[in-house]
Amino acid sequence: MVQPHLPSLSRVLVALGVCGVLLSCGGGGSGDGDAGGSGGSGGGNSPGSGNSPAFIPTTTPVTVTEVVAGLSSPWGLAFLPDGRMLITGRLGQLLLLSADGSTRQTITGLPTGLSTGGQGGLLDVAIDPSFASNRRVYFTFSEVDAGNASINGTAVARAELDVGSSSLVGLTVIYRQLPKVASSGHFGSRLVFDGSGHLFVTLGDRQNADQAPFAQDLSRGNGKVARITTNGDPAPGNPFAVGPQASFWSYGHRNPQGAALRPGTGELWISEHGPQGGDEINRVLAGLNYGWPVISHGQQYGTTTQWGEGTAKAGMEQPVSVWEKIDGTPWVSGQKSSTAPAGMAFFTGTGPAHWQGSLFVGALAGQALWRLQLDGNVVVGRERFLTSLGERIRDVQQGPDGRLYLLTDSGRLLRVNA
Ligand SMILES: [Ca+2]
Repeated sequence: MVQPHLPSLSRVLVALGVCGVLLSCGGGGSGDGDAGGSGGSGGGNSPGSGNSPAFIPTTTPVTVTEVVAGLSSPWGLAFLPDGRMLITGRLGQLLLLSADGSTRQTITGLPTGLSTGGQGGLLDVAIDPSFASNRRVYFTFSEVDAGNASINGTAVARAELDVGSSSLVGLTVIYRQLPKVASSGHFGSRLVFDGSGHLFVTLGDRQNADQAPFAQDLSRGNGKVARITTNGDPAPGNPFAVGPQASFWSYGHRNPQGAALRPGTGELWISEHGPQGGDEINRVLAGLNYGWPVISHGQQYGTTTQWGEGTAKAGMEQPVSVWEKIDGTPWVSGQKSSTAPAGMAFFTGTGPAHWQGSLFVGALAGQALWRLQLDGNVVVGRERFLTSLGERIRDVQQGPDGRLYLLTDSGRLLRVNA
């Protein structure tokens, strides 16, 4: 239903071969940023004309400064109020770094039973809004089932950070995605505090063909956004009153690997890996169905066949933005591809005035930092940065200094200068 076309200026610049300025040419492909895959395509409509927005010509020089290198499979980044940072390593490592990255402590007392195969392991980290007084930190991880080592699921743990002993104290698993599944993929796992002290947790569909349909099943944890208290109970005000679904906020998600609370509105926005060419940004409202796997803007892998029933269906929400190709260029025909969006942050910091309020999203397969320009709740344009780095960008956070920080799969923490 979305027939993309570039604005005329973009067409001209592309025709002139102005790559790397307007959009980085070339592309690469890969299905899910994590699992590998093949790439496809996606589209850009004219500004404001739907969920596949136009490119914005890049006019702001952006460079990065390497703060830390040599991290092992970093996945999640959270800032303490004093500027220090916690960084998770997927294979089971938690580091506390000084604000300038020059010193690091290895923190012990991590959750046990990590399932580190495939995309699993120690994943996101979040700091309690009252951390200064309660020292609480929260983690997501893929947890092996206690009675059956072949199945696992996303879990949330809470602990107190004791900096003096470099350890987590009183670690408690407060929430589990159920049922656990024999899969090593699609854990979701981003953690975001809402404005009232409750936690959003993104839960993936668990990837297997026999699991994805359960994203539509409110009795199961596949493909949901949960909203829980810091004790792991369903949060007050959730849309579904009773049963397993009492913890759920929304459903019909595939693999949301990015999430951020939008300043001003307090609403949750997420990034989601779609299938080939169906990567999405969603504004996630209570009780709504985001369509997976019934609808998608993507294709069956390795084919040009539309995924599912189509791109839209009554009762199912449309994403606010879609990538149909890895580099964000318009899809016309053939196979689409995936940029594989991951961690993301709304910008309220120190930088160009037109960045204020923009959504920045890291891309894995797409190896870029995307800026999404918003007008109200509409994504009116997209801009792509840092393609020359060749880095899969896993997480994006704004630091207390007002700068954006990026975690890369190669093990670097980068500060964005603009
Ligand atoms: Ca969707």
